[in-house]
Amino acid sequence: MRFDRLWRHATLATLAPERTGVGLIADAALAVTNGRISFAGPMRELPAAACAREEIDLAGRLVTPGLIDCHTHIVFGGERDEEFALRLAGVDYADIARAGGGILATVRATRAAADETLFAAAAQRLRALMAEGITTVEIKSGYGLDVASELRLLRIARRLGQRLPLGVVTTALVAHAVPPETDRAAHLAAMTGELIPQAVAERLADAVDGFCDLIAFSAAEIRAVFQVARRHGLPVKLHADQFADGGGAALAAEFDALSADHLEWTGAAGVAAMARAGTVAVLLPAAFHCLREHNRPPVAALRRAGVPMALASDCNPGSAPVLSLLTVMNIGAVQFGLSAEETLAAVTREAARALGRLHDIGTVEVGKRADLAIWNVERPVQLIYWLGRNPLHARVWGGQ
Ligand code: DI6
Ligand code: FE
Repeated sequence: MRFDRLWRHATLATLAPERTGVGLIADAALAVTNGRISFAGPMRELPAAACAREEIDLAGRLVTPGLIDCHTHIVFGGERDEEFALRLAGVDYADIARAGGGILATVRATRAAADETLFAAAAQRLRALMAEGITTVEIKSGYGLDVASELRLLRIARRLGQRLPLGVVTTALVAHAVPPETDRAAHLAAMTGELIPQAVAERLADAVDGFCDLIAFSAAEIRAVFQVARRHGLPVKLHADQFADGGGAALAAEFDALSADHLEWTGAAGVAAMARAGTVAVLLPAAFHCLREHNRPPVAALRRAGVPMALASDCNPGSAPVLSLLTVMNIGAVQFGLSAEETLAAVTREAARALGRLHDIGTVEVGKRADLAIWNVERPVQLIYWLGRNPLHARVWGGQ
């Protein structure tokens, strides 16, 4: 039996769904052939004749699926540090948004930036994520807010996926904010009537997203957006219940959303609806931290109801200026009460599920893409125990 690459003596966290916890296998072997996992199991089950072009002894190092950041707004122009300073001085995020700052400040800077500037800045941020073992990232548009600008951001996101050794899943964030040059109804009409069909025609969007909240769009407005997405065969996801329980989680579930994200204010009805629909809860602890929120997502209720929980960076220049998923994992565990095992599953298997990609990535199982992170630690909890320590030893993307 000849593989392309063979790792021996790994501590393997497979995250395979039928195994308990993170599916730990001590003294494991792992092999890839043509970029896919072709063996994953105990060393003693490796055929004696197994060999490979490249053989590596991992001396007990932990191997996990490559990490997945399933919610980012990583393509944007400008910075919002002045707004951050205002918030430190006690000004409210929502008040900044209502005064024309917030998302609209980033929209102005993004529209003014050249393609190459946006591409280079996003690529640099993605490299920071990759340095922590991220092998797939979701990228949303949403800082263009007119049809041409939104398409431009989606094209840049696609190009990032073509140029960097990284999986990129794109999302058209079609209901993010109302741009200054138009009104709500006209804006939503353009986003649903023009942006969605054009994004579909150019295959630029893997999903459709919206921002359902007091400072953004109502459940009725989002429902109309989701109906158009459904007609075009695009799965949906939703920024839901971040600042109030506006029924966002239940609305997402009603449309069989891949995920409902944030959920700080989601109540029992939202949790039950998500459980029924199989919608993933994507928790965003960096936004919670940076906005000094107090209400925590209902983690215990989500767990009881069997709702899968993912964690993501929400990387954006306003509410979550963060380029470290390991830091996000620590905050998620400490502030939201996830166990070490849940935290690792949240950025691997459950993040893959939230992207509709669990058939291909997110666990270490034979047949899946060989996207792996190899760590200089022995136990999963050591990934999140220290803040600011990056124990990545090697990152493998498609077997390379
Ligand atoms: N995601 C978003 O789209 C908004 N909040 C969030 O978590 C706005 C981000 C921003 O302030 O630019
Ligand atoms: Fe977001």
